[in-house]
Amino acid sequence: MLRLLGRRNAFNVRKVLWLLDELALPFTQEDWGRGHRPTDDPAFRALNPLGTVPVLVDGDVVLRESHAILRYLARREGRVDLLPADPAGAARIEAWMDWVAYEMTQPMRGAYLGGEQGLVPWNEPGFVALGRAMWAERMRVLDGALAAGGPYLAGPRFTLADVPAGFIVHRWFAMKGVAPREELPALAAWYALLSERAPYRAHIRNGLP
Ligand SMILES: N[C@@H](CCC(=O)N[C@@H](CS)C(=O)NCC(=O)O)C(=O)O
Repeated sequence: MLRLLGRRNAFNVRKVLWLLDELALPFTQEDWGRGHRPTDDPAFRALNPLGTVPVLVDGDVVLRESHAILRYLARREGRVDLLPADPAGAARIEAWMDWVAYEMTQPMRGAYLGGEQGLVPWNEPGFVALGRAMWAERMRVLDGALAAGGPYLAGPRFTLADVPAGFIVHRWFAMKGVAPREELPALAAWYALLSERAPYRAHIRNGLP
């Protein structure tokens, strides 16, 4: 049985929960992290010395980093529809996953951690404003890509490209501090399309930002 360690309300854990349900895989889940069991516990550090969630345990395989876990699960299940086996096809999907990991970090800190949650040190007004502006610009990038080749982010089918970015678009629409939002029709249509998926509604568009 797969074992997922990480609180259910964490951004990086929710992406993995979403995919586990897409794959209909049985798993157990444990609430580690902020507000729950602390990840500086030696039992947790033995699995992930970095102390971050999620961690996935699959027998002898112990994994950290949410996007590495997403790729592992898709490959483990042979789901080449989600992550193609050929290098070029995979790279087109992974480019969007890496884009979220790199390009969304500063906007998430400024607009969400600082602007929505008021967390120090991200709540400095200039940093919040910059984060919101950067997030808006990233949404225009997604809208342009979807308008050019949707309805999913990597083309006609749902793939792993939709998972990290699909969370970002949910949070964009859920944040109170960014209203009013620019109208981005292709982005809104993609959000509606993802919302038709039960695992997305269970773990991403589930009442939490
Ligand atoms: N790059 C890592 C980031 C992991 C990360 O920062 N996770 C956050 C939750 S979203 C965390 O561990 N926070 C500390 C805590 O919850 O105690 C990944 O994608 O898994």
